[in-house]
Amino acid sequence: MTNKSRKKLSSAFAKILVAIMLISVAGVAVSCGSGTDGEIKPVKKDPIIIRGDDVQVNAGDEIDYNALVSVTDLEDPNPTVDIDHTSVDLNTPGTYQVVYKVQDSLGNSGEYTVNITVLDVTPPEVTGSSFTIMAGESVSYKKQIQVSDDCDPDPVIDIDNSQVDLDTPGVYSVLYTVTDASGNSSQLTLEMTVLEKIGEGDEASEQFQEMQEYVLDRATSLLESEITEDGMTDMEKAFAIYRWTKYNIAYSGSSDKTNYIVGAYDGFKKMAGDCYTYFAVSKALLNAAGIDNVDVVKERIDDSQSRHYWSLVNVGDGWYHFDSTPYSFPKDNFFMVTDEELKDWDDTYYAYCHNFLSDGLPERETESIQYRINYGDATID
Ligand SMILES: [Ca+2]
Ligand SMILES: [Ca+2]
Repeated sequence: MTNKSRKKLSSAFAKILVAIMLISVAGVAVSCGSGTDGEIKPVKKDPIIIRGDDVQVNAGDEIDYNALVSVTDLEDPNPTVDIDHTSVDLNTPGTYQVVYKVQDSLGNSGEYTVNITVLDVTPPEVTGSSFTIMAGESVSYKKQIQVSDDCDPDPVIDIDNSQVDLDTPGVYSVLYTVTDASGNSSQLTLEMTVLEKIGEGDEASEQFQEMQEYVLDRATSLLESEITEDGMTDMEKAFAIYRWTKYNIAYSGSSDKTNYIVGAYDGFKKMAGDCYTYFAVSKALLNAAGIDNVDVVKERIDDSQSRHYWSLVNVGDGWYHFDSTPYSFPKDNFFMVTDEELKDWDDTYYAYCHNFLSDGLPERETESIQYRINYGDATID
């Protein structure tokens, strides 16, 4: 080996060494040529250099992927940079890789990876209002709050109800702590009122009077604010009440059936209940709207049959059935229906559902007016 070729070799080693150092220090992307004449060819001149640090972002932030790395190259003013960030989900906490593929005009190329860590630093939102139950009733504490989080679809809800005595009327605090999967927490304290249970014959009690007042106020303000409109006929008002009750009260399967005031009070407070609640809330609204109505109670053949309650209404054209309870059967449209229509439905879908005794009830009209009622678009012809 001549001195000249020795020199050549050592300079080639020096270049490779520099290239290796750059790779380890800054993530250099280079490509090596392979020799054809037994000599190790030098790394192509002027390797392309890319560098960038791993980053942390908060969920929901946006990222300028170009700005995360610097690409420098002496001979090529516009090296190609291909960025693959398809694996990154900026809304879900986790660590993701962004892969940069670079190449310069000499053919030096390589890949560089930046780790993106998405963090959830925002605590869940928890909202709710103070609520009321009757003494001795059970309560679903979770249903009293609404919870949401930017990342966690199902944050953990911890409920401290150690202060509450469900059997003793009073006002209690319930503390909710809601924690997302990243450990961020929010708290909310709700006031819970336990009322004395109203029994039959307690109508004169102060508490019952207050409930009665609340039911009337609530019914009146609902009619004005969201159920009825000026210029509606009584039939249109009754239909609006039917629809509002049917579609706004949730079916929870239980209610206080002491009397309709308690049922409606409960219904307005919880916006949930069972057929008695639909009956009682409808009745409170019909009364507040000045529409004549009479209670109908299902005549059960034996104790195994479920109870049921609904109304007869008269908007000026005689008495018809009005049942705003939703059913999991088709054609559960019971606004202004005749005895026959009610029985036909029962016979088809739910035997004895509306079985009742006529004693003491006003005579019902026998002519159907269902052709006037458009359940779909909520209009009356
Ligand atoms: Ca270059
Ligand atoms: Ca969160």
